[in-house]
Amino acid sequence: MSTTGTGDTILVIGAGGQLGFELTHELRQLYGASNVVAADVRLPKHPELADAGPFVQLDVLDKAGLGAVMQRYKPKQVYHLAALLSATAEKNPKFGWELNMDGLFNVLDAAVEHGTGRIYWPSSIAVFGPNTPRDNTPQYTVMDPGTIYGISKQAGELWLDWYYRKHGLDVRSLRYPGLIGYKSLPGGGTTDYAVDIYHHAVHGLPYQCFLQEDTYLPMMYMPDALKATLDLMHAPAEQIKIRTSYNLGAMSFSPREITQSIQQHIPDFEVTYQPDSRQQIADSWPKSIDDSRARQDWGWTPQFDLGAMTADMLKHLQEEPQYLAPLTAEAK
Ligand code: VAH
Repeated sequence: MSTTGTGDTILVIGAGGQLGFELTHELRQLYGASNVVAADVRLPKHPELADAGPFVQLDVLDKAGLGAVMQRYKPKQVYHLAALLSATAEKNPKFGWELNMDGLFNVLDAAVEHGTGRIYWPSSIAVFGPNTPRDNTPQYTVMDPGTIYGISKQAGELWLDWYYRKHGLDVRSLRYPGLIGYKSLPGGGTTDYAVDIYHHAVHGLPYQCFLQEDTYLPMMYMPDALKATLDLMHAPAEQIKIRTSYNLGAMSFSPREITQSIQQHIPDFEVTYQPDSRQQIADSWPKSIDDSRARQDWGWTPQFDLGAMTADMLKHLQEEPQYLAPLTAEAK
């Protein structure tokens, strides 16, 4: 399916990822499927992405290819979500830096050239590091990220602000906590356990967690993440006072607590703990986030706590098996 830029077009780069898939679905509901162009370097894992609306295969590092897509669709908004996440980027640091930074520069420069109205780019709590106050981490504080992902997100935030000041680009960003949803699997982050654990539970399988049971991390259910993203993008420009990226929170929990919340529904569910290299990353991140500026500037309020998320996740995974991960042999 294809469409030409109607002036209402929205481009989602990285539409095949965990957030991108759900955000594309939400945007298509809101703006009409034919007005939301899904772009990803890989062909869709989910047929819906290309069946429900226009899809283009696009490598955001290909400036000419990006320019051609911008020229063809003339999007009024661009959501640039393509990136290597924390654990993956540590295994491939130079490419992680190249994709996360050069990809961002290509999108920002294309937006200036094509006069794009609004640009969304996700940051992360990964911008904080071992010397950042870990409880109720403030909007402005010490930021010494120890991962390439976190370094690229911290640098990217500062570039967003520079493009806002120097080019008047309406760039907007959120420092997401770990995101959990049932429709799409995470892509190589340190918080992926919090999604994998539900799929194991619904399969009736034990889960081996790669973080220690008392590792507290800020987390958010996907409906809240989608609400925050759209609330931010729909807010009048004068309400957006921070052009690096807003702290965003909803809840914090540990592997032990999410296990207990699942066991209230599936009592015989069992979890063992086998920390790996991701434990070090998790130990350098905040335990909880002060998102008072997001609440003050554009009215952020989360809806889901751990209990409500677990009930919703298990219901959907049990009733909609198309979303249930086909666990590989070694995972069983
Ligand atoms: C990651 N899911 O684990 C991402 C996120 C806060 C974590 O940025 O890398």
